Amino acid sequence: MTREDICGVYLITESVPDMLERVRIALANGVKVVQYRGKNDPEAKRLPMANRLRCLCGEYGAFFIVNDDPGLALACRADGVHLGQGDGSVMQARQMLGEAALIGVSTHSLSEAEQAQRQGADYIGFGCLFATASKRDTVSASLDELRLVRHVVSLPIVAIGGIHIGNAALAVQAGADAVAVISAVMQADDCKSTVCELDRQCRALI
Ligand code: TZP
Ligand code: MG
Repeated sequence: MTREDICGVYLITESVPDMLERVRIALANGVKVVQYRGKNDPEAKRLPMANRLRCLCGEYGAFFIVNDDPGLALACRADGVHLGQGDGSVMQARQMLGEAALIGVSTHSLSEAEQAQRQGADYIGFGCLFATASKRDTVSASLDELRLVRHVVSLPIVAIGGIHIGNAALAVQAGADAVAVISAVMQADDCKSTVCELDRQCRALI
């Protein structure tokens, strides 16, 4: 797979008891990218969990990305790392993980998106588009800004923030290649049908 395969549903984990089962269901129903976001996981559990997720993604031929932590990405042989604005540079991560690694950067404005592209990111996250309870201190970004970024940035764009089956199409119509979701899948009553519906909406429009 190449960075052009960053499309459709981009699943981000959270520490729910049945997380691995939810990831498996998502992978079996079309998810091509999984990001391990283990903010509340004890340090000792992070590498074993990353390894399990990496294996699971390997079974389904999906990308496995680690949030925030290039060292952990290296240790578990992830496909890449996702960096927030304060998580160090693309160049440093690239030196650590190698040319083939996929490096994503969170962006919240046109200037951050352009900067990420200049610095050699493989894709950008763009948001926070809608209200979310999954992250504190979010910076909001609008669908109009996303449209603008789409015109200027050629990298795959992963929309994020409060995305669910009721609004995913708006993000894709505004130019996103993928929709990143945490709670929509990690807390779904019916994980499978939610993933299928998100995937369908992405495919119908991209
Ligand atoms: N970055 C911006 S918003 C967000 C992150 C990690 C949380 C997205 O979670 P949800 O539950 O899909 O709104
Ligand atoms: Mg971060």
